[in-house]
Amino acid sequence: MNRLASVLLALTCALLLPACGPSECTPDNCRDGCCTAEAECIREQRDDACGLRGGAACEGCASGSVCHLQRQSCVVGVMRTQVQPIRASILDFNPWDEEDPDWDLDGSPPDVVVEMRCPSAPERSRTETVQSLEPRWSSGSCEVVSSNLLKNPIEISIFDVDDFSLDDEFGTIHYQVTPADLNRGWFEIDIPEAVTSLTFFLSHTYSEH
Ligand SMILES: [Ca+2]
Ligand SMILES: [Ca+2]
Repeated sequence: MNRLASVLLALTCALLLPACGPSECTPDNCRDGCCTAEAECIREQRDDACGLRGGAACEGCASGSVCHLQRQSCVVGVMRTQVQPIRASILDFNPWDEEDPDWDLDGSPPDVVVEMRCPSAPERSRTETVQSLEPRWSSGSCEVVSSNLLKNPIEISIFDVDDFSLDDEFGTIHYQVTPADLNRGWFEIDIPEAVTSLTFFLSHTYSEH
């Protein structure tokens, strides 16, 4: 039976060669990543696969150290990521109110705020209010340990502040940040139907503690 199994395995390997045994990972085919011992090209640097681009060997960072995404090498300490909502595009009418499609009674643009609940952050963060269909913000970020950001989603709410009635909610979603987002330094989402795009910057700091 064992023998039959190994014959079958050998046959499978012969038919599906790339799936068995390592193929090659070289500076040529891994210019934008590092190569693991299994000859996999890793393009999104992370703590368990960290190494110089151009096909250098990836290494796993030891306990107490993290992958420095710019240096592409392990450094002792903790990595933190600041998440900052920077801009959005809002639909120019309220898709849920056919009778009165203006966001505000006087026909002015919505007064847009983003609130976030970030993983293990003590409180919600909130941007300033910006009256525009294309709002931009520079406050209301959160800063969290990057490994937490990869484990738990951010709760993101965006709405039009109204003085004399309930705020107009555009939507609330949970977004899970990925290693690709951390490497890129930003991510963009949409929230159907009112928010056609909402962009966040991710900036990283490294410290001993
Ligand atoms: Ca309103
Ligand atoms: Ca308003």
